[in-house]
Order: sequence, then C-alpha cells, then structure tokens
Amino acid sequence: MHYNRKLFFYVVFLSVNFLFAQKIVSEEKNYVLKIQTKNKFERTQVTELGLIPEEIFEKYVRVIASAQELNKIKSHLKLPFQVESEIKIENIGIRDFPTQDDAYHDYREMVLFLENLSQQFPTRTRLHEIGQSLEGRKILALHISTEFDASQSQAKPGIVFMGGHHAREHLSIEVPLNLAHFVLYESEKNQKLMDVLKERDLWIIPMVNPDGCEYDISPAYRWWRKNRRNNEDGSFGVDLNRNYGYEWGGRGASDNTSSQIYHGASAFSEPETQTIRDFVDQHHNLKALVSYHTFSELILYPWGYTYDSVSNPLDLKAYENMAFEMSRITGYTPQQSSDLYLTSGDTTDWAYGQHGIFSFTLELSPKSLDDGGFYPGNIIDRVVQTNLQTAIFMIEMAGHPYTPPL
Ligand code: 0X9
Ligand code: ZN
Repeated sequence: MHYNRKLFFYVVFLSVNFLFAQKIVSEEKNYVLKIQTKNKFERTQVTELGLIPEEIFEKYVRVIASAQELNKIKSHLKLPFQVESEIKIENIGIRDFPTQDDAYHDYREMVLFLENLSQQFPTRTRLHEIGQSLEGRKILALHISTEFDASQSQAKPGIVFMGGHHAREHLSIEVPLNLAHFVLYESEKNQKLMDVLKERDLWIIPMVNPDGCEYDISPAYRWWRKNRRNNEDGSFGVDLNRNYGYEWGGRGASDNTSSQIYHGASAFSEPETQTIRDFVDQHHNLKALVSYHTFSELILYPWGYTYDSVSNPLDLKAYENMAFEMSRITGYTPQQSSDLYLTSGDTTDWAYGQHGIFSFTLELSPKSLDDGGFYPGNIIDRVVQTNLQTAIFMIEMAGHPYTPPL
C-alpha cells in the first residue's frame, strides 16, 4: 500500500521518431515506449514487431520493450509508427517479494496455501498435481466439489479458474487463490452459495507458470512474461499465452525466440500448456473457463486470432451477456479480444475453439502503468473483492450459459 511506483521509473530521454539514437543500449533493462497507433489494425502491426500493446489509448499504446527489442526498433529503417518516449524501468535489488508486497504468494507460499486449504476442507476438496513445469515445479489444481469420483463429479457442469500464465502478473494468482479460500469459508455460512456449489464442479489452477513467476521476483522484479524455456540461442522463454494449439502460429504471435510473444517451437511445445491441455481434454464437463491476467481492467472473449466474431449467434449473445454482466459488477470494459489487437494461440481461443467452453480473459487492475502496472503494490483485497462476485456469477452461469439469471 505504501509502495511508490515512481521508484520504478525514471525518464531517460524524450524524442520523436527515434532520429536520435544510434547509441546501443545494453544489459537486462526494460523500457516503456509510447507508440502512436490509431486502431486495432495498427495495434496488430505493433505485435508484428514482437511487442505487446500493454496499455491502449485512443491515439497511442504503451509497450514494454527489452533493451534488445529497443535496439531492434532503433535499427529499423522504416518504422510504420512514431515512437514518442522512452522510460527506463529500474529494478530494485530485493530477493523474494519486497516487504511492501509481502502479501503476494510466491511459488512455495502458493503450494502451502493450497495444502492448508485442502486440509481445512478434507471432504470438500482434493488437491492434484496435474503436471510439472519445465524446471520441475508442480502445477497444482484444487478441486472443489461434493463428489470426487470422476463419473459423479463430471456429471455436473464444470468451471475452471486459472492464473499466472504470465510471470509478472502476480495479482492474477492472488485472485483465484483467494477465490478458493472465499468460496470454501463463505459457503459454510451462506446456504445460497453452498447450494450453487453443490450443483457445480469447480477447479482452481492459480499458477500455470511457476518457473516464470519465481524468476520474476528474484533477485528483483524483472518484468518477465514468458516461461523459462532455454531456446538454445541465448534467449529464454515461450509466451504460454501464444502456445495453445488453436490457430497456433498466426498473427499476433512471433516466431522470434527473443520476442515477448514468442509462440514456441510448435503448438503445445511447453509442459505448462500441455498440462492445461490435458487437464481440459480430460474434463468433459467444463462449460466455462476464466483465465486471469493483468492489467488494464478488461473482460475479453474470443476470438483473439481474427477480427471476426464467433460465428454461432447464440454463443455470441451468451458471451456478450456474460461479459456485460461481469463488467457491470467490476466496472471493467467488456470486448472481443481482437478489438485490442490480434493474438493467436491463447488459452481462451483454444478452449472455446477446440471444446466449445465459454472462456474469458480477465485483465485485472490496475487500469494503467501509471497506477503501478504489473507491480501495483498491495491492492489484493480490493481486487479480490471486486472479482469475487464475477467469479460466483460465472460459477452459476456454467450451468446455463445461454440463460441469464433473473
Ligand atoms: O496478450 C495477452 O496474452 C493478454 N494480455 S496481457 O497483457 N496479460 O499479456 C491478452 C490476451 C487476449 N487476446 C487479445 N487481446 N487478442
Ligand atoms: Zn497476461
């Protein structure tokens, strides 16, 4: 809460169109660039430079670029955009989460949290290791149900909440973790919630990318996004949210190994996405999926790989209704993913395209980089509070996605 985001930034220089800079930047530093773009088509062109428009405004986007990416842009002869400013991001040399962010769970704390919770509720939960990351960390799924025999639990509509695809998006882990805690404790005293849960099969996978999440916080925040695949050309990491196997390798993903949106050597090349694929493939009752990310306060639904809307009009209406209701609760903006920019190989396109599961990407708080971006300080309680009701709404909707509640 006492965190001062300005610690992270200092302005290095301002310029227009990069006429300035032949000086080559080095080291493991990151930069915030402001790139003039007017619409989703131009924003997709930004992704073709291998960059992600993290923040979208009417006339420009802001992206985070590594020193290497910055050098590449500078050597680009004919950039289609004006690049306006450059802010260098300073790392702070602290191990683990810094004191002001103690409330966030690192990998070990996340494991303990889930183990404790499942011990507190032995009849209502099972904790599963559904796979392992590249570096051998467990990918855990907490099953909250009244039945644990697959034939019985899978007779009920299922929903899965996931977090931590992207390493630096730590708040996306806190929301599903706290959601698990909340529904278990709250339903003990709230009969209405208990009645809803009895009719659903609920799964929580809070940290899909444990290697990246650990790497991002040690020895200091690194603004890391991908997993920790050694690409064996000096670069590391695959963007797990470009590695799913639906329209894999299309626009909005990069085949450049050092890009932040590198899609991997093939669809599902990564153990982390294989784990989610296998989990979803094996749970035929899943009707809804929520993948938490940060930041920008958005509610996104397929498609991401094309500007076209989903073709089934009933599905489209259901998506719009659910997104609208979630936006009413949270104040977040509902839109089709590709209204932002194209992405291919993300979780939600695959889950919907392959399995027909109603799938949403929730970009949590804050709204902007100026409010702290990926490292907003301890806003966990507020963001969890805002998102509990949306999550419970989605748990309810998993049973009747085409019929809004009265
Ligand atoms: O680019 C992503 O993977 C997601 N945003 S994030 O800043 N968390 O990385 C958004 C995925 C949704 N798809 C599209 N915007 N097309
Ligand atoms: Zn993300």
